[in-house]
Amino acid sequence: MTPVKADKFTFGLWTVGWQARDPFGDATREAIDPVETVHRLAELGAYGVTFHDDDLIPFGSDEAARQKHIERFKAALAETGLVVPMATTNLFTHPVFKEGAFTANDRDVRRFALRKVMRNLDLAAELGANTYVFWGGREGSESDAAKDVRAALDRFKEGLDFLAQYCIDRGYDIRFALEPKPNEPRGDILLPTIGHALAFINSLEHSEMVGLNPEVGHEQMAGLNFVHGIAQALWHGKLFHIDLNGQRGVKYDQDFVFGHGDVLNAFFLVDLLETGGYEGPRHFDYKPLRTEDITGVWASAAANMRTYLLLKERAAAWRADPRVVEALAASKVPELSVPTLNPGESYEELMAEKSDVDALAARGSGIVHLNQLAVEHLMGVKP
Ligand code: GLT
Ligand code: MN
Ligand code: MN
Repeated sequence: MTPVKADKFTFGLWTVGWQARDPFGDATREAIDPVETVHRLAELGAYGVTFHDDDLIPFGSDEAARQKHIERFKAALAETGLVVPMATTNLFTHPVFKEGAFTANDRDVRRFALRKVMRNLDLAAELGANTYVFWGGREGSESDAAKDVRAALDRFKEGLDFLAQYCIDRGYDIRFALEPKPNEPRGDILLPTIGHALAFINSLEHSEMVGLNPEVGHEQMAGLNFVHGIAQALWHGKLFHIDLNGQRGVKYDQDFVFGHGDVLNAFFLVDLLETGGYEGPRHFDYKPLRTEDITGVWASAAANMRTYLLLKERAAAWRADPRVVEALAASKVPELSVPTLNPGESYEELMAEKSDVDALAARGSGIVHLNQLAVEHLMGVKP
């Protein structure tokens, strides 16, 4: 169960690097040098690392310092073979973004935000990233009086259209992935769910180069089924990237280790990712618990990957179990792939058919049995 590069496990620098500052308490851990993170993740079997501009280059660094940070990071990547498949911009920590970035009411803030992204897009392209994430954590409001949401969506579109054109003009092989979240840090965030974001993408100038980076906990914070959301994103061809973590119910964003929340939903998620054609990185966006020391940080990084691999093994065993194949057929799950109408069937032919409605209504679906088989596989019960 040792992770290998082919598993495509990636981590944000800000995940293991979280110093565990929360709204009620100070940091409980020291900062980690990104170079150290790259080496430790490589030892643990990760494939890549991702970053915000400010994770790598402290905000306000001058050009010479910036270059030094980049060179050290590049050297660590070269030594370990870790890749950078994704990068993103911090448009939320500095107080300048307190009222928004692309959708701030203040036009000067919006212009600054665009420049910050352009600068990091150049670096992302240089490091070979082909996905660029946009998490609009500060795009929102606490008061419905304070934000003209339709104007904000115009500005969000303007910003993304402009940046997409920038990538095209510079010849960058980069696609954008929007990350929905319903709230926190803002009272309400724009593009709160997968569904809102999918609809918004349709209005963009270069919609073909924009997809999603959904996060487990963010949909679950809204009480939504993450597996359904991911299935729909795949159906639209828009699952460009994914943030894996754990969340227990409708509450603050917990960012637990993957599987340390709704583990049955995680089981079906891994089944879907492994069988549904998703080939991108398995990216962990979690926070090591505030209670942990540095040993616990690296143990939690390993736990994410181990949980994923265990779920992958269990999900495959579930699919291969003849009892499951039989139960799926009894529940008519494969039948849903058969089109409802016959090829070329006329209205009259359909109307001529008679249904025994009472018999149809009386049929049981056998779903409890099917679900129990999943629970037992998940628990490691041998068939
Ligand atoms: C931030 C947020 C995450 C986003 C990151 C990308 S930053 O930690 O909580 O969900 O994926 O900007
Ligand atoms: Mn989160
Ligand atoms: Mn995330």
